Amino acid sequence: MRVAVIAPPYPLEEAPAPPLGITYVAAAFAAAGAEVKILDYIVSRYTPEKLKAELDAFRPDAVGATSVTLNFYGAADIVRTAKRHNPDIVTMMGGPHVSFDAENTLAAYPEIDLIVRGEGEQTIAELTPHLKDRNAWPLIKGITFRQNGRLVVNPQREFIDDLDTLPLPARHLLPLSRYQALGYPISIITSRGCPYSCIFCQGRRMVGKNIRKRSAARIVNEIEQILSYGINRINVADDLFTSDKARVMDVCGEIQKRDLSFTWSAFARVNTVDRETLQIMKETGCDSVSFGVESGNQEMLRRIRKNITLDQVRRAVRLCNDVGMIAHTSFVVGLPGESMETLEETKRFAGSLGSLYGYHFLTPFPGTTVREEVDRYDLEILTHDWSRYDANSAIVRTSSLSPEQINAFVGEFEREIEKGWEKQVRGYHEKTNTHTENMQVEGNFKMRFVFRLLSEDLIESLGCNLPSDPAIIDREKILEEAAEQLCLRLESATGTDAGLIRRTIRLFIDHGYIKLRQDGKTHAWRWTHNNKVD
Ligand code: B12
Ligand code: SF4
Repeated sequence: MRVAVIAPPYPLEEAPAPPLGITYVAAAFAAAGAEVKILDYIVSRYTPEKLKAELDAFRPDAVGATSVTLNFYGAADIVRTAKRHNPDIVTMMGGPHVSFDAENTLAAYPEIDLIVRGEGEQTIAELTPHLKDRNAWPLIKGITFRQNGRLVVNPQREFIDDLDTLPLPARHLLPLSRYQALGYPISIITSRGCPYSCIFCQGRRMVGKNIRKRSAARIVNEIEQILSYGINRINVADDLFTSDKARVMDVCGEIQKRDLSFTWSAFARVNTVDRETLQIMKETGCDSVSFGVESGNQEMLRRIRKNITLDQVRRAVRLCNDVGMIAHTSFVVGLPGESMETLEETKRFAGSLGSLYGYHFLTPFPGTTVREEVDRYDLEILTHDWSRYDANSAIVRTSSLSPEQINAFVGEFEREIEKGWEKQVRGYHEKTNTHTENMQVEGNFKMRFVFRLLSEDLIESLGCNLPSDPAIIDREKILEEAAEQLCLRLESATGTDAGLIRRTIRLFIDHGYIKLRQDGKTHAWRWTHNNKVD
C-alpha cells in the first residue's frame, strides 16, 4: 500500500512553518505498514501538471490532504485533480476544517472518497488495511464517506488515551532543507486536550476536554530528533504546556539532563504561568511566550468564556519581563457585542502591557461555539466563503460595529507599524540604523526572497543547464562558477539586491540546503532533502 500525504499551499503572510499534523498522519500510515511520501506544496510550487507527474512516479494507492479553513479550497482542488488523473486512487481529507464540515465537503466534491474526522492515528491504523475495500468502511469509526450515492457518517472516534504509544511525527519525510532555508521554528505539541471553552476556538473540539499529556522523556526524544536534523529553534504550540507546573519542571529537567542546547518559544495561558516555571523555561532556552488575551474588556472575556482576568494578563507579562523573556499578547477583534468602546479599551490595555502585541479578526470556523450558536450572540457572520477565513479582515458585524469599522480599527494599528517599518527600511538603505535594526530588515528581505525561490521553484528552473567550462577542473572553482551563474540568473529574474542574493545562496551552499549536480555537459543546482541526507 502506497499513500501520498499532501500539504497544500498557503501564503507567506500566514507564516508557512513546517506542518505538524501531516507528519503525525504520515507516521501513522507508515506504522500501519504503508509506504508513505509527503507531497509538500507549502515550500515548493504547486501545479496540476507537477502533481500528476509526482503521482505517476510514486503510483500511490491513496492520496490524503490536510487543510485548515483558509486553504481548504486549494486542498480540495488538489485531491480532485488526483482523482480525475487516476480514478483508482482512494482520495481522503482530514484536519480541523473538514472534521467539522465533512458532509458539505463530500457533497460538494464527489472526487473525495472519505473524510477522517478528528484525531487521525487510530482511524488510520484501522483504515489502512481496508483502504481498497469499501465494504469494510462502515465499521471504521471517525470517517464519513459515500455509499450507493448516500453519505454515511460513522460514529465518532474516541480520543487516544496514551499519546506515548504514538510514533513520533515523521518529519524526516518533509523537505527539511527548504524549511531550514526559510527559517521558521519547528512546532511540537506536548499534550492534547483542553478543559476550557473559549467560544471562538475550534482546537478544543479537535482534542477534547481531557488533557492527555506526553511524558517528558518522549517529548525530549522528539526534541533530540529535531535537533539531529540540524534545526535549533522549536515552538511549543499547545497552549496548556504551562498548565502543569510539575510537568514543565520535568521536561525542562530532562532537557538539562541531556545537556541540549537550542532556543524555543511557547504558547501559554496567562493564568497558568508563575515565576519559577518561567525561570526554568528561560534557563533551558525559552526566550518568548505568546498569550492569547483576546480582549481588554473584562465583560467581553467573560462572554467569550476565556476564563482569565485582566490582572492575570498584567501579571503574566510582568513575570516574563522580570525573567528576561519576550511576551507576545494577541487580541481578537469583532467579538460578540464588540463596540467602539470595547475596541478602545482593548487598544488602551494592549498598549499599557509592556508586551509585543497584535490583532486578529474573529474567524468563526466550523466547529466553534460562536458559529454553531451564533443566534445567542450579538454577531452576524457575513460570508461562508472559506477563502475569506484567513483572519486578515472582518467577516462579521455586531449591532454597533460594521466590518468596515472593525477593519479601520486594525488598519490604523497596522499603518503605525507600517510607518515604523518604512522608517527602518529607509534607515537600512541610508545606513542610519542600529545593527539590530539592520538585521531585522535584512532578515525580512531574505525571508521574502527565499519564499519566492521556494514557491516559484526558482532553484529548479534557473539553477539548471548551467554551462560548465571543461577547462575548469578544480571542484571549488566549479562550485564558485555555478553559484555565480545561479546568482546572476536570480538577479535578473527577481530584481532582488545582488548582495542579498549572494549571501543567501552562499549560506544555502555552506549549510548543504542546495547541492550541485553534474548533468552531462552542464551543471544543475538542486535542493537536498535535508541538509544531511540527499
Ligand atoms: C500546532 C498548531 C499550529 C502550529 C503548526 C501548524 C501545522 N500546520 O501543523 C502553527 C503555530 C505553525 C500553527 C499555525 C496556524 N494555525 Co494552528 N494550531 C495548532 C494547534 C494548537 C495544534 C494542531 C496540531 O498540531 N495538532 C496535532 C495534530 C496531530 O493534529 P491535527 O493537525 O489536527 O491533525 C490530526 C487530525 O486533524 C487528522 N488529520 C489531519 N490532516 C489529515 C489528513 C489526512 C489525510 C488524514 C487521514 C487525517 C488528518 O489526523 C491528525 C493526527 O491526529 C491547533 C489547535 C488544536 N488543538 O488542534 C491550532 C489550529 C489547527 N490552528 C489554527 C489556525 C487558524 C492556524 C493558522 C491559520 C493561524 C494563522 N493565521 O497563521 C496557521 C495555519 C497553519 C497551517 N496551514 O496549518 C486553527 C485552525 C482552524 C481552522 N479551521 O482553520 C486551530 C484549530 C486553532 C483554532 N483557532 O481553533 N498552528
Ligand atoms: S483558546 Fe486555548 S484555552 Fe481556549 S479553548 Fe482553545 S485551546 Fe483551550
